[in-house]
Amino acid sequence: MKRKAIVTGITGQDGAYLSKFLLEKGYEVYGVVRRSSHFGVADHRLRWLGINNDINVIDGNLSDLSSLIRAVAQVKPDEVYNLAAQSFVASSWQQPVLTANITAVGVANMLEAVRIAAPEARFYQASSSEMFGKIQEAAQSETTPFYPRSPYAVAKLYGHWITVNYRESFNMHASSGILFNHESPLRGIEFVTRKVTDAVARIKLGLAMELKLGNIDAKRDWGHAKDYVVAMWMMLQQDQADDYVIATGRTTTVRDMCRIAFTHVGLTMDDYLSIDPNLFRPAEVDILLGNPEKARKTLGWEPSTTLEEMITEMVDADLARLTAK
Ligand code: G4F
Repeated sequence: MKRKAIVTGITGQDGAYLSKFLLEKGYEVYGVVRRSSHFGVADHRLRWLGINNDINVIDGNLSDLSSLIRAVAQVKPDEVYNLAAQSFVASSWQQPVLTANITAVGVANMLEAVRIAAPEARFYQASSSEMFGKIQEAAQSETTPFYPRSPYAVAKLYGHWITVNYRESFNMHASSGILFNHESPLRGIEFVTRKVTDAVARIKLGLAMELKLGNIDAKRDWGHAKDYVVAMWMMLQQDQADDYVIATGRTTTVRDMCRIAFTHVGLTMDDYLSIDPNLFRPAEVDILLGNPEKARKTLGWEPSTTLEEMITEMVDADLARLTAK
């Protein structure tokens, strides 16, 4: 019998890479997708990976408990990966209530659906390094206290603790992956790495003249999404559910990440980059640096892609995309 997995957020970057990985492992993959009049546009990442016809799509919404119960009851999954969220930090100040409804309460809904309709299923919650916010330790691990700095991070914190609570209250196999920033050519254009690589490709091709960014002194621990989805799966293969930090252990400024992209195409960053004060956030997470020791020791997980390799892959993909257009 094939193992079955439900993935929420399947049309996002992580959902697409995770689905490809699970399909290669022989799983039947079911994607909970919220109804939209243009799913043909929303599944572009699945098409890019060539797996759009291999996914079973189920209508459902994280804010609608009955739709989730129906989905879980219908599939009877072995594993559930809860990746869906309002995941853009900057938007969470504009839409704090929607962010809370989906990114926080949505997790409780999904956990309830699993508890009611398939309590033996293993559950993965996509937690975030944004929960560390105003950092309380130089390198953040599973035991570092949290200090969220955005409505998004506050919502993620609820999702994290409700997952821990369901594990402890109902003995569910529920794990939380505290993932640091992870990127790829499938990253949404609103996030800084992809905004940079797309702009660098446009400038190189003569389609744009400048790149405007906000706080380029912010530091992030960036890894490759393809590596990080493997860690999600590894967590659910353990006998005991637990929480894990997934990171590279290296932190870099937005400025230096940006320089890597410009240098790759033979351009000088300072000729094109300007600072737009409107892009600064009401409260910033100045620096994130993960300590992935526990994942290394317990899961045997290691990142396999350097920041330089990832950014150059993203620039090349954007050059190819724009050239094809
Ligand atoms: O790429 P970002 O928007 O990612 P951020 O806010 O760190 O959040 C991402 O990673 C989290 C994991 O830690 C996820 F939970 C979350 O869902 C998301 O995937 O911004 C990175 C940094 C920030 O400090 C931001 O202020 O880049 C800075 N930045 C500077 N100029 C910019 C820009 N960010 C964006 N998006 N756009 C800019 O123009």
